[in-house]
Amino acid sequence: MTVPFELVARGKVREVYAVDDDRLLLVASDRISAYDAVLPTPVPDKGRVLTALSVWWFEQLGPVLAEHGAEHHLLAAGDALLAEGVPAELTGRSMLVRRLEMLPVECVARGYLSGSGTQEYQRSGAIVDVPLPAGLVEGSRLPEPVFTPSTKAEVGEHDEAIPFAGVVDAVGADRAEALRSLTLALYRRGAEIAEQAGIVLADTKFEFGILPSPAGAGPLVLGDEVLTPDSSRFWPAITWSPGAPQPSFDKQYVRDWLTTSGLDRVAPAPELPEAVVAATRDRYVKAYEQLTGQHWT
Ligand code: PZK
Repeated sequence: MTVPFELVARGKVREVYAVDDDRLLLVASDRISAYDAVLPTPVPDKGRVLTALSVWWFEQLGPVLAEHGAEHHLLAAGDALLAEGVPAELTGRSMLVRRLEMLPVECVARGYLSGSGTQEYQRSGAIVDVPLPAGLVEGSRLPEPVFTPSTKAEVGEHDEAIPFAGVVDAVGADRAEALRSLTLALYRRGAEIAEQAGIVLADTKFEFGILPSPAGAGPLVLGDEVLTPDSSRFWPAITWSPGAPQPSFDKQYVRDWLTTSGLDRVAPAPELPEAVVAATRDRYVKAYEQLTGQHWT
């Protein structure tokens, strides 16, 4: 699909285009990654489902942002994008957003112990500078959600957890405190909504920016995609059982198939069987329907 705008950034599974000086178009693809590789087989509707979920979450989180004097970057999505020259094939998986000065930190909130958080905890009893109680295991619910920021890694590298002082160095003390407070408030609200829908929101990553301004003291603006399975860990609440890795709500069929085929560590990543693709598409649609209470069309 050719897009009539200049490409300004490209991630593993999505692209960013410049619409004009003030606005960007975020386009989500149907590509899926697993074990750090982008698979050659797309998952039909994944880009549209994740875009619809993000748009829904921006609406849900409006009150939390307002309480903190913050905003979000979403301007328009869906059919409204036709008027901006977005091709009809892309409107369903595109968001028109305000162009921000992005802050150079990943704002991670964790309510459960998992992945790199568990590794750090087993090594030191903490996640960088955030102490945790003894006796936690992979999948444990934390006594309180924690802010565990990371640096934005270069392409092909992994994000690296940093202490709060690293956020202060990067954005200043006042803005660092505001990022921590807002990140935790957004996570708490998101996790509460997800829990009511039978989904554990184990952790998530937010990205914030500020509006370009000469003074440079504008409000924090929530950017990127929000609370999607690509920026978060979603676990089915029904199978949550601390002590072992939890099945992923969306990618478990893909991971299981790659592992049982012995293809989880091979390059290039293999094509997925049709049944695995179909089951995975169903999981994304199910996540959307379960969270929003709306029927996927
Ligand atoms: C922006 N990224 C990350 C990389 C992606 C996304 N509102 C904004 N203003 C300015 N820059 C960005 C945003 C947003 N969101 C975010 N890169 C630029 C990124 C690769 C693919 F979809």
